[in-house]
Amino acid sequence: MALSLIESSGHIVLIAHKNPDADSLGSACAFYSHLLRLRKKVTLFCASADIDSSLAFLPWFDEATDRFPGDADCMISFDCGSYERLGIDKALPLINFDHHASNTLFGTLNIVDTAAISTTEVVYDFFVANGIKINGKMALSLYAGLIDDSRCFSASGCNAKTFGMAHALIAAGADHATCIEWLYRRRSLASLRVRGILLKQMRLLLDGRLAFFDVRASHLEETGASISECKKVLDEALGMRSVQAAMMQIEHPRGGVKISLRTDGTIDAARIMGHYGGGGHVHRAGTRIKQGSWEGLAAEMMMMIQKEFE
Ligand SMILES: [Mn+2]
Repeated sequence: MALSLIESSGHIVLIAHKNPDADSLGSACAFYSHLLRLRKKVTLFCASADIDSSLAFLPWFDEATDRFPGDADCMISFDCGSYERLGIDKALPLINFDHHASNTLFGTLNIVDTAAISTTEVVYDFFVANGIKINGKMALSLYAGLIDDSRCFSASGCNAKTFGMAHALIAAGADHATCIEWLYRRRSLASLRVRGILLKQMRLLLDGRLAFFDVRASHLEETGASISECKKVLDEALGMRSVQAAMMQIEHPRGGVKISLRTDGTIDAARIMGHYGGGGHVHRAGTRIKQGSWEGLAAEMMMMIQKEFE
């Protein structure tokens, strides 16, 4: 089905979600190579104009555009749990590759595997099942998503299949050292500065089971850090023995608030964020509240988390 839709399309738009991560953009880049080989016209679209420069090592990074082409006849989205994540509104046939438990199956075709650790695993399985050869560029792109979504092979969902895929991708030309350097080792001064501030201000609540961070727009201005740089401390907080959930409230520079929740699996982050129009996975989920008063929101979510703990 997916193969025939691709085959019959002239111009295919590959879509990474807003503020893409290595999983979303890596999946799209792997497909970009594949479609070029099929001599298709391809556009790599992302609604965010500024893509995190830590992803610049991905092979087609410079091809990404926030302008949607007028003559497209098919779209493929990667790592988007809901249609809203695409950041567009187009009535075109859509293939939805994803692994979010909260995926709303918004595509014309939905290739969603909620057991997969990354969307790149879903794409990898698709390539293998259809006898599509994975070249070096594709292998690096897929490996980047695997590294990032598995938290460098430390997430609880890592299993024999994860390492089997890693083995196959490295054998196909993915450079492990490049991915580690770009995704893990490199730190901007801004990210180190904001980390210091946030760890110092972290509050431990609910008998030390919940770590809470309140990020104000002034923190971002003062340090120059991005929201994704702030969120890295959530994983560090979860490293404490008593902590089972880490929540961050971020005052968004463009208004409203962003909430990020990470858990050790004791409670379901996606279910809690689902109450607020968000989604994600058991271990990490988020939402953005654009309007209205959000002052009491964190307290309300904490009550919900407390109930889930009981
Ligand atoms: Mn993902």
